[in-house]
Amino acid sequence: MKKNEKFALITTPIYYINGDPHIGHAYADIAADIIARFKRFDGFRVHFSTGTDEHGIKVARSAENAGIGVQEFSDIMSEKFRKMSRAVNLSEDDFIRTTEPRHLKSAREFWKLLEKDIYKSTYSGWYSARDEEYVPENEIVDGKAPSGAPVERMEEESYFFRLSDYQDRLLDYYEKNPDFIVPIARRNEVINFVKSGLKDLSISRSKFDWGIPIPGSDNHVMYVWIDALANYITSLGFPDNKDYVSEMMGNCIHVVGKEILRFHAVYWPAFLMSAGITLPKRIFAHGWWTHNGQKMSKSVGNVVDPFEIIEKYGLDQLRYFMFREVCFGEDGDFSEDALKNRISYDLANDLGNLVQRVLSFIQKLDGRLTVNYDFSEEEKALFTNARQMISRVRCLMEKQDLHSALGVVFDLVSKSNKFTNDMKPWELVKTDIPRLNAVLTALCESIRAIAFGIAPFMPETAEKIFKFINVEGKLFTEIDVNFTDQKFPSPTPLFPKEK
Ligand code: ME8
Repeated sequence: MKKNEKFALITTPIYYINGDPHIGHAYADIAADIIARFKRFDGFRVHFSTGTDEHGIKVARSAENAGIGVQEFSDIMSEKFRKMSRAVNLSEDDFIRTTEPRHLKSAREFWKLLEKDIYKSTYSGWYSARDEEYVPENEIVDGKAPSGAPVERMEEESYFFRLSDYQDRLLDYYEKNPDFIVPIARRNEVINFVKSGLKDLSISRSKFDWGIPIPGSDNHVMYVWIDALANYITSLGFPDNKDYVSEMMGNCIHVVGKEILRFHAVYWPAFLMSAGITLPKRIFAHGWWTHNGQKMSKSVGNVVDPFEIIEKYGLDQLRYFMFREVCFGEDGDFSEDALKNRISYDLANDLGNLVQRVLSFIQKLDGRLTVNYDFSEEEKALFTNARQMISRVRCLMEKQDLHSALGVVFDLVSKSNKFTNDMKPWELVKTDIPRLNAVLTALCESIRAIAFGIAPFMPETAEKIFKFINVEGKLFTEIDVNFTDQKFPSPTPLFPKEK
């Protein structure tokens, strides 16, 4: 690591492979991807990891039901998630599978670092295979876990982690690091949960063997959550390069769904404290999507397939919709009607139209803008708006306020459309060519800023715009591009109607 270089680790959850990828998984992927792409634009060296969580009783049972061996089942299912990564244009640096040898080694070494906090005893309680966790008696309602999953009685010899010893240290950490858990409402829930008292955690299973064998034991496998959480450091090369691992963890943003926040904000930090590894910078808990107002479930048959939606409406359209429709951190409802509206109003009418008409006017000037403009106050105001937009987006992205960041970019789209209407280039083309050049230059600068703003969200669209205006979109810096010495290519529609 070089001095003064800025680093960031961005992660998605690693997904269970007992079912097909759905829109919720695509959402977590895209969220983390937006954050990773933004950081790269902002000059950070990013390590972005995703992958699949392949051990545990749930996967073993699904393989059994499918009538194939569990490793073969894992290979097939993991591949589907890899395919989804390609389909959503994920810019990941690593796709990790928990059945890989590198992870086996890493998880076992991680376990060894926790050994001073581990003891053996017997556990008896209600286990939810679907959630892969024991559910306290007082949380069981009508024979079910709070998630609605069925529970079964289990009694087994188990290794335990002294989580209870970490209660005060965790609370102290939350207090000193107010931005560790975001959004704030979720942070408060975690704090209340920890304050209500932490029990030691059962961290091994002996009733099934589809897991990582525990060092020094021949009949226990690791609790799937220790195994799964360790993926983040495996991806960094643990157990090698411990300094690098700690450094990167300190600059890490974990993107997780709200339902797995407890694992990331309570267990994982306690494990890391025990192992002497730096805690992540932030855990961002995002909300859940329903479909037409209903919870998505296989049995209801209303699970949204990301591959189908992307095929039908286009990828950047989906990426835009998911982060414009709903505040990042809150729950949202998916409907094709809402998606169609966003595409037709925000994308085709506002953004697509702006780019198309500005660039078409430049074609009327033979594809060239001429030097030496005399910018009026109106053009200067648009330049200022474009610059302010960039710095506002940076501030919002620092807080992972993806929704507002996108809002700020589209505010500039509206302002630019209004500016175009006010300046009436269709009249200037007949009466005042120098002024038309000035107006179009200001609009190009604004479009350039807009392309930077949307680039993390809609990378392919941004790339097209950059090509239209001959800009290389590499860094989110405030350089002024000289639009005067170049020939602009003829634009094609950004959001063709047939999509
Ligand atoms: O929990 N809306 O994996 P998982 C929004 N393997 N996001 C959703 C969603 C929905 N309806 N459904 C799923 C696991 N997600 C563990 C994680 S990490 C070390 C181990 C997203 O396959 C959301 O991000 O159940 C959620 O946290 C993740 O998929 C859970 O995926």
